[in-house]
Amino acid sequence: MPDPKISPPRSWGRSIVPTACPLDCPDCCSLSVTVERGKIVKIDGSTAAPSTDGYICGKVRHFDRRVYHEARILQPAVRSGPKGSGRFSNVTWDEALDLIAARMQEARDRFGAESVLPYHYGGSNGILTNDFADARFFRRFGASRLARTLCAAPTGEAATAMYGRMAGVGYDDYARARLIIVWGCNPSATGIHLVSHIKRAQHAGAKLVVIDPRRTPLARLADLHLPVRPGTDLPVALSLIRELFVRGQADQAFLATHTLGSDQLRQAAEPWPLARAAAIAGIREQDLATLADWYGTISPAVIRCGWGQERNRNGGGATMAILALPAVAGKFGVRGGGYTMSNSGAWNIKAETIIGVPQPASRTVNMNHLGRALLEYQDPPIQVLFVYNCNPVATVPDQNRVKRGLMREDLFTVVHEQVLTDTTAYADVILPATTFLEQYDIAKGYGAYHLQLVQPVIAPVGDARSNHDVFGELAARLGQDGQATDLGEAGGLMEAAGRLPDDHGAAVLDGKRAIAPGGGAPVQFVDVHPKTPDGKVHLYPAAVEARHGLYAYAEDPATDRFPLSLISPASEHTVSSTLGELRPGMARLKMHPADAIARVIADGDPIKIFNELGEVHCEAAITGDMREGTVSLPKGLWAKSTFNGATANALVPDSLTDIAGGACFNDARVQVELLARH
Ligand SMILES: Nc1nc2c(c(=O)[nH]1)N[C@H]1C(S)=C(S)[C@@H](COP(=O)(O)OP(=O)(O)OC[C@H]3O[C@@H](n4cnc5c(=O)[nH]c(N)nc54)[C@H](O)[C@@H]3O)O[C@H]1N2
Ligand SMILES: Nc1nc2c(c(=O)[nH]1)N[C@H]1C(S)=C(S)[C@@H](COP(=O)(O)OP(=O)(O)OC[C@H]3O[C@@H](n4cnc5c(=O)[nH]c(N)nc54)[C@H](O)[C@@H]3O)O[C@H]1N2
Ligand SMILES: [Mo]
Repeated sequence: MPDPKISPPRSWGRSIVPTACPLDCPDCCSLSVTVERGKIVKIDGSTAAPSTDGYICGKVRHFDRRVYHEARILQPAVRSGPKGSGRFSNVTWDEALDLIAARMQEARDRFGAESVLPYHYGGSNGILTNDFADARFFRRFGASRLARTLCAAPTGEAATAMYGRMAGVGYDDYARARLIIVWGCNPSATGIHLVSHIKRAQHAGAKLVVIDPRRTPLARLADLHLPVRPGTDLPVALSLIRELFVRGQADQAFLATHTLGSDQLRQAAEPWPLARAAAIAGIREQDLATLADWYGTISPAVIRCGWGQERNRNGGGATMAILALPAVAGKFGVRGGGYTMSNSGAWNIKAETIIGVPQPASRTVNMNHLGRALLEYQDPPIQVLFVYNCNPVATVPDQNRVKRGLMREDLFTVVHEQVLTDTTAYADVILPATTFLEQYDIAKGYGAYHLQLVQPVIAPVGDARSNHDVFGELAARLGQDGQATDLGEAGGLMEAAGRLPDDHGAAVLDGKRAIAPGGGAPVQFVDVHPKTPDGKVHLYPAAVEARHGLYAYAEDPATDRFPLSLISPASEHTVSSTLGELRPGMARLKMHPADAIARVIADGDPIKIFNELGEVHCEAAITGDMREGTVSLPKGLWAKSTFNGATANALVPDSLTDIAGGACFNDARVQVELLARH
């Protein structure tokens, strides 16, 4: 293992520092950051990772606004007012860490170690910032385990059961496809580097199909847009599978050689003729038939499957049916054919190898049930909640229940954060966290195929510390031996790199990008194969526990009182809720003109969106981009972006997806009315 080619943070003069973005996004961009006199003056994309191609999103281009924002947390602080009041007094790191260690020890003595719950998800998504020193610390402590289900739980389980998380078609190879289906995905906001390849394919004559309740930017460019009702992708995909079999376009040779369960899948698809699926999805049968024609006859065909379709009661089954399509139609084996979903499995990185400390047999808490866990769980009750890499008040279902839980007087809440958020307002102790521009990490996207070194380009702002440092300090205070953090963050980097498979670690430390199989452009079933135990595609994976049966459709729960479906997709302004502090103006609910007219609502009117869980007061935006009956608020809003401080998650039930206990963000039913003007 070579020495890492890393230099200490620059404090003087002007330098251009190469690094990478580890935020929760498929693209994992390579960056070039200009620093003058120790301050960031410019953040740009570089070509170090070819997929970045020298350009990046506006969010990260302006990330210095967060780094130096007035909301940036500069020092540890303890609560000095009532819970939720947001009043704090500064303390030293030693005081804060001693207090946390004492409260954790006390909770363990009185209630058992499971009364401590770590709570983390999508902050910096690198190998050092998530599931490394933190996981070791909480495992050794014996804390409750967190089922990290906020995102990608159903899609992850579907991909694992069916294909063992086989690597997907690389972005570049989209230009080779003759048919591209973008399903539940909006790369124009959520992974911008795919878009140019899709456009290249279109210029070369490829057809583009978008399946999304909204008319997204790509839907505008598409040859066919199927504006499905949220939650109806399962029947739509099954009807396409049925049609392939009925028309004799199923690839029987491929099915026989490479798959198991095709007969059962065919049976599951049998009840779904195109007409019935189209009626349920609220789309024209003719359009669905056109898609069936194209998918049955055009190759190479690739499906870009996103996450929009997973966030509802049928999300797991829908994803399975979508992923089954290329196997049934025999679309693999050619460049530009197959599917892409998450590529995070491409490197064969095993979390358990990186962590290296066994998981205790403690109870598991589903993170989508945070409110219930705080309010209802006994044996033991949760006494200490430790939040990092996460802003649950903004991002977790059933916001009002979460807030009630966080208000519990006997709960001790620690929040390790970069800026004051809606969640820090409920903390008992706030710890200042470094941003990715102030720390080491190994960045791993889930679309583009690179592992990259993240390095500090400036010294930590204020007294901010990295996750790695904080958990090392706490481990020492709680008498944990063997927490390999003595060498500090750079030592952690070396160690994590050493635990990566193949020679990825050496490549990353050497400043070279470690690339996944197939040179980063794998052809499925040529360069990469299913990583299921038997190497087959499992089209009917009976081991998957499905709430209402595998591939079984659960009806729309809309009622007369709450007839509208609310979705809350990603926006180009934030990454989940990260950068919400910079969002200008009031949030707007997008709604179709017919839904607005029926409620006598005009564009820009103040409105109330409500159901039995809560209400959100904001403005209306009337647009033909929505389908009738479906309304949309942005994901990741902060309280300041609505009139009443509630956001979409105040309306999102904490019900779980059909498989894997995922979140049902796009399965809320609401009513909308004009808000009396103040
Ligand atoms: N700018 C930006 N980029 C991001 C993020 C962000 O917040 N902002 N988030 C990152 C994260 S954490 C993730 S997981 C990815 C997500 O990446 P995407 O999956 O692309 O994002 P989403 O917005 O969740 O969903 C995509 C689309 O699904 C549609 N949709 C909603 N419900 C349904 C449905 O039932 N069926 C179908 N077919 N479509 C539906 C939405 O209208 C939306 O256009 O993006 C990552 N990149
Ligand atoms: N309504 C609705 N809600 C959603 C979704 C939706 O579609 N609709 N999508 C969901 C999805 S896809 C996801 S992935 C989740 C994400 O939800 P979260 O996990 O809450 O992700 P973020 O909102 O990005 O918040 C991450 C926080 O971590 C902090 N952070 C970043 N880096 C570090 C670090 O190194 N150390 C520490 N201590 N903190 C750090 C950031 O400042 C930020 O406040 O949101 C979900 N919420
Ligand atoms: Mo996500």
